[in-house]
Amino acid sequence: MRFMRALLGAVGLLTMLGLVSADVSAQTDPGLPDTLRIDSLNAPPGGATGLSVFFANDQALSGIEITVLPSDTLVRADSFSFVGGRVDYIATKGWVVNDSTGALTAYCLPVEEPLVPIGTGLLGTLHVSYPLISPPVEVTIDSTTVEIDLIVRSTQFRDSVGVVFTPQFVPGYLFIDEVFCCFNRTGNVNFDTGNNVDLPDVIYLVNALFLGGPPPPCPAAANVNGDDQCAVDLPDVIYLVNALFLGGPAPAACLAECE
Ligand SMILES: [Ca+2]
Ligand SMILES: [Ca+2]
Repeated sequence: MRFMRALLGAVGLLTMLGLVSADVSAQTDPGLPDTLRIDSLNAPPGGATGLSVFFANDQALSGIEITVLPSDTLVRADSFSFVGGRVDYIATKGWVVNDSTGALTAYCLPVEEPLVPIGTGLLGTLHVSYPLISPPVEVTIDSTTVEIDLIVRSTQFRDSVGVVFTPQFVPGYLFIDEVFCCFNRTGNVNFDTGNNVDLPDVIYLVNALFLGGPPPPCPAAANVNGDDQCAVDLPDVIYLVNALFLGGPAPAACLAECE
C-alpha cells in the first residue's frame, strides 16, 4: 500500500511537473464544492502585492495544481508561497513560471504525508508585480492551460486514487487605481506596506482616537467594521480587537465610498 502510494505519488509528481502529458480530457468534478478561488484586491498604480488563493475540497486530495495568467502582460506573476496554507505540511510542492507565456503553475503533492484532508482554507499567496500603470486598470487573474512542447499545465485536483478532475475556479481581480488606499480588506490602520492586520493596528487606532496620536493614513482602512458612514471610532476598535483576539468576524472589505 505504501509502495502504491509512493508510485502514484511519483506518477503524479511527473504529471504535476509537466514531465508527462497531463490527462487533457480530465473529468469535470461532479461533487461540488471543490473550488479554487483567487482573492481580489485594490492596488496602487505600481508595485507588488500578494493575492491569497483559497481552496475547498469535499474529498481528500492527492495533488493540487493551479495555473494562472494575469490578463494584462504588464502584471507579472512572480512567485507563489505556501506559507500559512493548508498544504504547507507537504514536502513536495513548488511553483514554476512559464517564460514564454508568463503563466505561473503552483503544485503540491503528498507522497509520504497524509492526503490533503477535506476542508476549506488557504492554499497560498500568489505574488505579482507591475510597473507604474496609468490607472484605472482592472486585471483578471484567471486559470489557464498552457502547452509548451507537449507539456500541459493547467488547474486540477487529484482525488485519493489519483483521478484528475477540474475544480470550480473563481478568478481574482486586481483593481489598480490611485484613488484606493485600502487594499483588499480594512484593518491595516497603521498602513504598513505588508498590509498586515495585527496588534500594532489596534495600538495605532487607540492612540489616534483617544491619546492624541496621528490620524490613520488611510481612513478607509481604519473603518474596520465597514459602516457605510465611514466613521472611524470606538466601534472599530472593538471590532478589530474581536477579529484579532476573540474569534470575531474578519475586518470588513474596503468600501470605495470611504476612500
Ligand atoms: Ca498594519
Ligand atoms: Ca467604522
